[in-house]
Amino acid sequence: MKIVVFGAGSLGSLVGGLLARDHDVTLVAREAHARTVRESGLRLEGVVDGPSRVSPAATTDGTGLEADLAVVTVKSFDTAAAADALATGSIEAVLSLQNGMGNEATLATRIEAPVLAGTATYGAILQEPGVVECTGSGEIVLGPRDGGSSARAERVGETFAAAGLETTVADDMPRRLWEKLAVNAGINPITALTATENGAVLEEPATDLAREATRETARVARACDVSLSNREALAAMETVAKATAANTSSMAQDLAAQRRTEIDAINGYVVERAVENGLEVPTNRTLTALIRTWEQGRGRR
Ligand code: KPL
Repeated sequence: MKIVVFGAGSLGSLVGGLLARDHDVTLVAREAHARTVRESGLRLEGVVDGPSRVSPAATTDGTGLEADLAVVTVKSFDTAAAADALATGSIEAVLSLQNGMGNEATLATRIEAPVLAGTATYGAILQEPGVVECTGSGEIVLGPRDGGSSARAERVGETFAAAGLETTVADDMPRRLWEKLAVNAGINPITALTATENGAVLEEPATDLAREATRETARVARACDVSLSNREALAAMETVAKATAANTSSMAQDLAAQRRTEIDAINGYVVERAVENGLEVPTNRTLTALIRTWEQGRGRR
């Protein structure tokens, strides 16, 4: 299969690197990473079986690409730009493996190809250009973005599973995306603001805050006609926090590297949908304001 991974940061490099063992993969990445991968390949470290050095193609230019599948792993605020670049090429299908909500809709309105939704809970860190470490095995869940099943989703699921990625093909992606949003809303801003690993949200004093952010998200999901109970959302958040206890969340990595975060598509999204539905979500509102203040203070908004 010809696969483009658009946004080869930590997760994209891990997924792209594993797929590159059996497929013709092109990574669209930042300059230094793309150059190193072209010159000396990509090294996979950590919890991965099999060969640790692979040689995908790598470029910084995402325009005019041809592929059977484009896996989009850019930050949510870069989705529109990624979609516009992909739309100049020839892409048979698109899979969003991103945090936050609204990415699939952005892709679908800009690219003439079926869009699959996906979530990923793998822990990954780009240690340096050309080296990605898998810091925690997780799961990829994917399926048609509006729910239901499709032969295409099954094929992509089989391809990912054969590459060694724990993959589930789901027929209820809208609900799965809200569940993952509840996980990220609980873990990401708290670990980012306190510079702690994901396991911190399982302990006092952070746990009350994380649980409340997760509960609020489930409440908003239900107001948006998505069947997600508080119990299910809390169980999902705790399962992910346990499985990735020693990992640094993507938002904590962003703050540590002084980068813009995905707060708008995570807790900010929860606040927006809550307002539309006349709900109060004080914990998500506070966490959003704190992260946005940090971003503003560093000129990242
Ligand atoms: O999605 C994640 C993230 O860091 O953004 C989790 C699942 C919390 C893993 O760290």
